[in-house]
Amino acid sequence: MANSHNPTADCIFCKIIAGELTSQTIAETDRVIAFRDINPQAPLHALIVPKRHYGDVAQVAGADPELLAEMVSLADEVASEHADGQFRFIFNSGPNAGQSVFHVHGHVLGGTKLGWNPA
Ligand code: DGP
Repeated sequence: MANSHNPTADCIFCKIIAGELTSQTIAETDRVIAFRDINPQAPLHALIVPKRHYGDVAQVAGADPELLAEMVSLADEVASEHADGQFRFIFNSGPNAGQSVFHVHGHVLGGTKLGWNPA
């Protein structure tokens, strides 16, 4: 899958990270940002996004596994601060899996008892 390590002009998450688009940021580290999803599917629905542009989760895992671990840690922190600490962490990888923004992001869902209907 195509990827660039440079912010791309047409990447909405790069624009959010650059402050060119607004978002409801709820947590941030030097390398990762968490902001609320524009179309929430649960009381807590945040996106965990590395500031460096990778296309999907396999790319970030291959290039920088520590960064992926930082994403998991921030998901845990967000779930503890904005829900009861329990959460689901989902990566859609590729259009058939539902990926629509091609800057890797994990969905943190929580704040309620979640069902299971991945289709
Ligand atoms: P995915 O379909 O897995 O690539 O998830 C993309 C998510 O990004 C989707 O749930 C909606 C969210 N989203 C898209 N555009 C924006 C935006 O401009 N701001 C915020 N906060 N979320 C967005």
